[in-house]
Amino acid sequence: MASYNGGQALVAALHGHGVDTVFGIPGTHNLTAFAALHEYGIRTVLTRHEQGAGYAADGYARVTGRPGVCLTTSGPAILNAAAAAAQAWSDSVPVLFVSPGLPTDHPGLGNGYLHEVRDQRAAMGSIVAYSHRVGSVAEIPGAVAAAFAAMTGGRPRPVHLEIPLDLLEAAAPVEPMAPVRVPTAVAPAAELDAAARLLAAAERPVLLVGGGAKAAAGPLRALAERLGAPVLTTANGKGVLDEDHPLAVGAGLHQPSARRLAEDADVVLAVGTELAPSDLWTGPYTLTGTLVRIDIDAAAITTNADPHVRLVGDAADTLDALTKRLVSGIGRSSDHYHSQGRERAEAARAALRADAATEGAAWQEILAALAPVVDGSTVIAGDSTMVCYYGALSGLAVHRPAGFLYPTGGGTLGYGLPAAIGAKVAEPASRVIAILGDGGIMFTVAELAAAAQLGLALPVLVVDNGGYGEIRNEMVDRGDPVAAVDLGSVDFAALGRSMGCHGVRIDDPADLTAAVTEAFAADRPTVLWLPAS
Ligand SMILES: Cc1ncc(C[n+]2csc(CCOP(=O)(O)OP(=O)(O)O)c2C)c(N)n1
Ligand SMILES: [Mg+2]
Repeated sequence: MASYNGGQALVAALHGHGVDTVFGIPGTHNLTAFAALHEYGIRTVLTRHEQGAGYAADGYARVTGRPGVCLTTSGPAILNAAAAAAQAWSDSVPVLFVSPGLPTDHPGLGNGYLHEVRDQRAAMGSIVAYSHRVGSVAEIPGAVAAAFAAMTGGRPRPVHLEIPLDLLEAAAPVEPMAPVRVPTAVAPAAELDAAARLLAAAERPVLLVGGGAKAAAGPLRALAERLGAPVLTTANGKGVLDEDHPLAVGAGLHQPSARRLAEDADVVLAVGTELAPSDLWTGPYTLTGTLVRIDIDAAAITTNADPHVRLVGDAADTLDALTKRLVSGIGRSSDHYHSQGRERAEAARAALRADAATEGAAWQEILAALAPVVDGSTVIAGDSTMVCYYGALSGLAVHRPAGFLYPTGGGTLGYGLPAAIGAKVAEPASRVIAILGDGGIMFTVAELAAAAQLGLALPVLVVDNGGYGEIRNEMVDRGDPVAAVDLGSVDFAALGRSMGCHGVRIDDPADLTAAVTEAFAADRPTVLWLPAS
């Protein structure tokens, strides 16, 4: 058996699980791991803050469909990544967070050890699916295999592994462990039959599609086409069906038109969505029809609404199984569905676009200028800013799964830029655009330097309205004093240039089409600053 130190054992196990990229920052306690990354030829993406590393790993995971990895040092470093861990948890994104912990023989009661945190494992364990502290070097391959099994089997959630810092240095015999092959689950036949009968008999079916369907784009389209069912998506499901598809209504379950469509349907099939308040905004739908849900997570299939038929299983396989049943004779000819479905979808899309134009009136020129540069590869990485949730979510069509990276559940500021970096690292040939507010970008603005160092051709739009616009509006609406929301003016173009990016001031949003096109071909990121007028 080969002898490895803990850092090597960790990296060998990551390598064995197909990890080719790790986001993180080195420190005194994790040096053997960074040395091993170099040894194994795993790409190390150095961010400027651990929160950025966590969001980048999240963006990487969303785009590739494989777990992202974030490696930090102990104490404040892993706690810096905690907001990203919470964000990944709330949006069901598989990210492995790895950090050193106090030495194995440390009493853990506070004696001033460097980076000491009273209970780091408990802190992370309260945020992610689970946090595990390994007890020996020999255990590391098994701990990594278990973490990957947890992240890839069932509902994806982040995991934290803590390796006592003395174990990262200590050498011991280590037996590699092959990745666990995770079987996919399909709902039982009787339930599939029941769902297929309901769908076949439906006159006005609607599909509600969430992030849980991201890996099921083909089967989703096939079922939608078979049924002639209009497809509405959440933020995380945006693009699972190309938004140019005749049955695609668009994204934004909160839109009044989306609500009407769902509430008027006689059968609603919800796929991989929590039907979450963070997508619906104004309370649960009052469905008049029958609800069928597909969810990989048995514990989540009744969340926010208990469906008439509960299909617990993998989205792709379950959708396939439904389509097979419909094709093999349950229900009417597909032509009948097709013509009606397209008309319903067309009407619903027009209504949703009208809603989007009203809600996003202030950002229409920006979105119109961006539309021509969005192609089949494009990923929009958005932040929790009005131009994204009142604007791009419903008002800018994307054409691929994971085409819209957005912090739906966590609603965290500072997500967009590092998530864009993770996506661009994952897919260098794809067009990735970051869209941020002047408030949000400052939470992780240091990552402009990381993106510049990586030479990423990344347009970074900063839509500046002089502060925390959403919060300012809320204060005004409530009649509260307007305070603590105005941010002094920053020249974001100059800021970008100072960090090694191009920086361009955009006074007319119409200029964005050319500016973004140029940014896609540049040798570095381009900050496109739309100043407050
Ligand atoms: C980490 C974090 N801190 C605070 C908030 C609360 N918050 C929500 S929106 C917002 C304002 C964001 O400003 P900006 O990014 O400029 O977008 P705008 O609202 O102006 O469009 C704030 C402070 C948050 N969502 N996340
Ligand atoms: Mg703002």
